[in-house]
Amino acid sequence: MKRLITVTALVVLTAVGMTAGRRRLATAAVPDGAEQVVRMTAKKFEYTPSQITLKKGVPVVLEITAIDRDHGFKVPELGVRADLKSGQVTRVRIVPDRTGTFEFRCDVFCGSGHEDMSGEIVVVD
Ligand SMILES: [Cu+2]
Repeated sequence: MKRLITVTALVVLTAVGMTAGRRRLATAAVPDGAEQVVRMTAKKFEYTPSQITLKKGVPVVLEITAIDRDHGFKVPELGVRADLKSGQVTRVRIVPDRTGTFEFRCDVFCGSGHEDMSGEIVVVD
């Protein structure tokens, strides 16, 4: 019985943590063995957050929700690109292999502000 209560508490805490996580920026603490997940949104004409900080060599999964229409996600210098389908969550796995600041941008034309739809990934040691 005690074990059941403990498990239930864990599930509730996890659910609360996930809800809070949506509002938090990038580098949250990661349990052992789990990949860090960074949740992002894409909409005309911005990504939120527009800057994320990652650690060199540490795998991360970006979960990007395209809110209003199809968009793209391209990080040329890190060899990453994905289509973001409207209303869906797209998982993009990145293992940054060097430090620096790398621009990401939308590469699916989405309207008059498309050219400004960008952000940056900062990779630190
Ligand atoms: Cu666009």
